Amino acid sequence: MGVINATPDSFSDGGTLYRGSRLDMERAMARAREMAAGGAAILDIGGESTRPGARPVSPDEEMDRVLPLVGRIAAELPVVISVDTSSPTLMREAARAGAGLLNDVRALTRDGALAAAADTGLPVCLMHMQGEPGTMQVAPHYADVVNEVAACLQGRVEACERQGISRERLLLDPGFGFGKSVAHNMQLLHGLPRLAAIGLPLVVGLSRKSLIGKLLGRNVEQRLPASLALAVLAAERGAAVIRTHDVAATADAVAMWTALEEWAGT
Ligand code: 9MG
Repeated sequence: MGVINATPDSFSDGGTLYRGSRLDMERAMARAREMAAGGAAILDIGGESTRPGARPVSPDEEMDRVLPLVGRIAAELPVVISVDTSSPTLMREAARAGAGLLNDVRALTRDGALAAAADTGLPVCLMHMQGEPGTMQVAPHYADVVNEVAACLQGRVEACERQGISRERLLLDPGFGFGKSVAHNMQLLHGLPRLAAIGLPLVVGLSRKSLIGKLLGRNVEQRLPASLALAVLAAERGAAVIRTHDVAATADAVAMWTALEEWAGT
């Protein structure tokens, strides 16, 4: 899953697709084509930055950023379009524009989100977050992060089922960096098989995240090697989808792990 941030302020690539204050559609399409050619099966388009301290956007502003790009990609590229949003209105409009997956960092907890997602008929990625983006990294707290994240995601799966969204439509994501300290992130990565045991496909996003900066002292531009290692470690522990800013390199890294698995199985 390649990340396309249609935002001026995301943590690692915010603004790189902007010309002045507007999204540059040709730049965004060039990024989408490059990711599809690099092996992305899914492109995740987001119009709201969820980095700590980011300015909240109105639903209209978020739609203006995301929908034109969804339409262009749907018309041109053979990929599944994921829309990264918590907004019920955008969920409905994105489905009409050609989206094939909803990715909600708030796991459909906003008013109206469960009903909107149910009505679209689309698959949904439910991500775990403790708190809200503005303050989630101030003092994240868990007694047992792996079991608490598992229980919380299970609860959201049940809420979806009550709303008529069947399990077959769901993917789960532990939400690395979303209300988690470095130790919490490490425990989650180590404990990923426990989350995979829930029996739904796991999405993992560790690409360029701040735990790499904190553990290795690398700034955002220097985080590719560690992101590749983390992608392989996540795949090895049961991740079905890797969310990444660097599609071609990540596809090669994970393909080497897959090749070894296949070789060992023959
Ligand atoms: C939008 N977004 C930012 N980081 C993410 C992650 O790790 N997973 C998912 N599903 N979405 C994310």
